Amino acid sequence: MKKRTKLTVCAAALIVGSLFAKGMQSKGQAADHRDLSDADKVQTASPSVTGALHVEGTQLCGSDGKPVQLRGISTHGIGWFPDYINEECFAQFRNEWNANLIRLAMYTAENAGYCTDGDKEYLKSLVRRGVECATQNDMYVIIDWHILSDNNPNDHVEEAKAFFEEMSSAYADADNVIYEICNEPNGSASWQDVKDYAGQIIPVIRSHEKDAVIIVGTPNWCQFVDQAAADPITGYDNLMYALHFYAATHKEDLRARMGAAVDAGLPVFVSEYGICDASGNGALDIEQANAWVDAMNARGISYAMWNLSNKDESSSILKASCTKTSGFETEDLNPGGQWLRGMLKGELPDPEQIREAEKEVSGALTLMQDGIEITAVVKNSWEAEGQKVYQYDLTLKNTGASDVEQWAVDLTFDGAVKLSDGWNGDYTADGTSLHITSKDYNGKIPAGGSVIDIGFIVSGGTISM
Ligand code: IDC
Repeated sequence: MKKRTKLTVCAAALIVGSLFAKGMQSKGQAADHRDLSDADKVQTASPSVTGALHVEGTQLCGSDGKPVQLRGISTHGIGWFPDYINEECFAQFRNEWNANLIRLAMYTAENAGYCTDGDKEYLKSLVRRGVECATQNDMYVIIDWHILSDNNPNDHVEEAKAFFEEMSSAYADADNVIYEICNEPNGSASWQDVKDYAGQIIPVIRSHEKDAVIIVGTPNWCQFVDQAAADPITGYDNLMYALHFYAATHKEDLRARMGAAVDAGLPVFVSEYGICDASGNGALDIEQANAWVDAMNARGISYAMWNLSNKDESSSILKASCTKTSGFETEDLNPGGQWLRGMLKGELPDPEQIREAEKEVSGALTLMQDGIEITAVVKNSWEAEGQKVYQYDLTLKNTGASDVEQWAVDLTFDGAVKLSDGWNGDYTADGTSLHITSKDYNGKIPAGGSVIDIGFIVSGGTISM
């Protein structure tokens, strides 16, 4: 235990040094939100060191009143991926990845959800196991009432009351448990609806737990923090408000809204974010992800990334082929998992490096022709008339110093290629070659720019290098 704490402190001191150097160059406001002399504590928080948390102004603080920042990972739905709730798994995030936070997402309505057709006792036993594993590993832990398709938290307010009654009485003496009372109000659920709901749940928790931090979701999938800032919940201490983002969908606008809400005095907690698009899938946007991390660090905001699972989607930190439930190595990690590990360890990963990892996972090929970098991905494949058919997607990037006015590429296949469809280009198949030239609307590629969505369907073979 002692040894681990020491190691963590050293690693984090380095991290904070570099993050702060960066944050201070680009943004002047860090000092408004936390005391820089406490920098070496900010990300080294753990229950044994920083104790019970509370909120001062907009900042999450430890028991000694100094700022802390929690950074970690959210599980996927615990009912669907229960096996990752084990001590060794959490230990790796704590000790090797430098995470001090785990969020336990318990869906309330989706597929075997707690309030629909799920086994309540089983789901609660998973939450308890999760809290125990986090506690054993000296981590903070969020119990997340994960509403989603049940878009208004009032739909299941009675079940929520009973659930939080049970959890807050069980953990009344714990310093490390945080309550997130409604993941993402959405659809027509208004801020007033959320306030009405919170007004019933918070007193239940407070009757057992006078101080624990409580995170309240905000409307529109936790994007309308401005509404909470304009009309915050009064009468209780230690409330925080959730902002959620998915970096390939939510960019500068939402970051500005986050900053404005904090400036207006709202304590913000990013209890869930992704670095892909809001569907939980699709390409990662590492530039945006890194910009979000800079913005959150500059303001001492805490955050947990979606998600700890091997589900076949890009928000999962593990590859679909990984069947381990602990002891993850680089080859087990999806590009998003590699990014998360690097980020938590203090180095914002280089976008190019993560793009390479994405290509590897998707089986993408890259070739150069006349200064144009061609990336070819098999989007889909199927059998037709006893032959394998492939749908390819190409991206062309002009790596040269001058603009390209019209492009032409030649692809070589490992068999005689038969074209059945093609778009955003003119195609000629000849033996094992496929020749593609630009359309009038997509011929120009500025220096450094790209043309995307060139697609075709072929049989007879695959592209060979
Ligand atoms: C997604 C999961 C996906 C699942 C879906 C519905 O990644 O596997 O099928 O939920 O249950 C959220 C939600 C979170 C979503 C995630 C990605 O909080 O539950 O997970 N997301 O869509 N808000 C914005 C994005």
